[in-house]
Amino acid sequence: MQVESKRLAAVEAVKEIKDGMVVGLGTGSTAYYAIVEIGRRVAEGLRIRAVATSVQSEELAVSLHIPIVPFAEVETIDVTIDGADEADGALHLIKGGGGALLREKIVAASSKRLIIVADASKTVVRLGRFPLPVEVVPFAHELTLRKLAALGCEPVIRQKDGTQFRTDNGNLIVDCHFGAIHDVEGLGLSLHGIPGVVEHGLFIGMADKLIVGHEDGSIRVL
Ligand code: ABF
Repeated sequence: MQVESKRLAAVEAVKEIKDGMVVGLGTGSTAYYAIVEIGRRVAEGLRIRAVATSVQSEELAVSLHIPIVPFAEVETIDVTIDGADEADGALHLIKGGGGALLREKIVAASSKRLIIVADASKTVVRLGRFPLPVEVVPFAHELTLRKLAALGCEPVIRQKDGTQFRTDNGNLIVDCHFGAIHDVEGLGLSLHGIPGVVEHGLFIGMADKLIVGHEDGSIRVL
């Protein structure tokens, strides 16, 4: 079962957390299992401080008595455990399916180590089957969408409950259907060149380790 694969990968990643660490808490259904496991270890006496990548993850952590500190209070994060929507063999990622890519990237960029946890369905030869989430400011977003389309994708504004989805930062998410992405670095630079784009879901060269849980109960580490 996919659920068990996610839990396996998450529990394996949490083994890397030691007393005294500052830990980044990811977002999504796989990161959920990591937070639950961290909560279990905190109840057993593990002493850590944590920074969350979303309101949802922060609420879960607080409910499990994981000490949350404001991001501004920490210099660096020792390790962040987060999920992904796609990961290739070079550990380049697409993230943002959960809508938290901006905070996830800020936390990842401040982390000494980023461990990605996933089930086997997330590994791909080439990124792009999953539409690339791009966080866009609401102001003049129609113009931004046209510029995104000019990069060769079909941009779709994400909806939730019949209205435009808003991120924890009050922005829109535009899901960009590129198909296979052949030049991840080039695309990342082009996206950053569009003024209305706040951040994109390509995590290039940021992950240090990918832990993949399989349905047969095995784990593969890249
Ligand atoms: C976050 O949650 C995201 O960056 C990614 O979009 C998503 C993965 O979710 P799940 O683990 O539920 O598939 O990590």
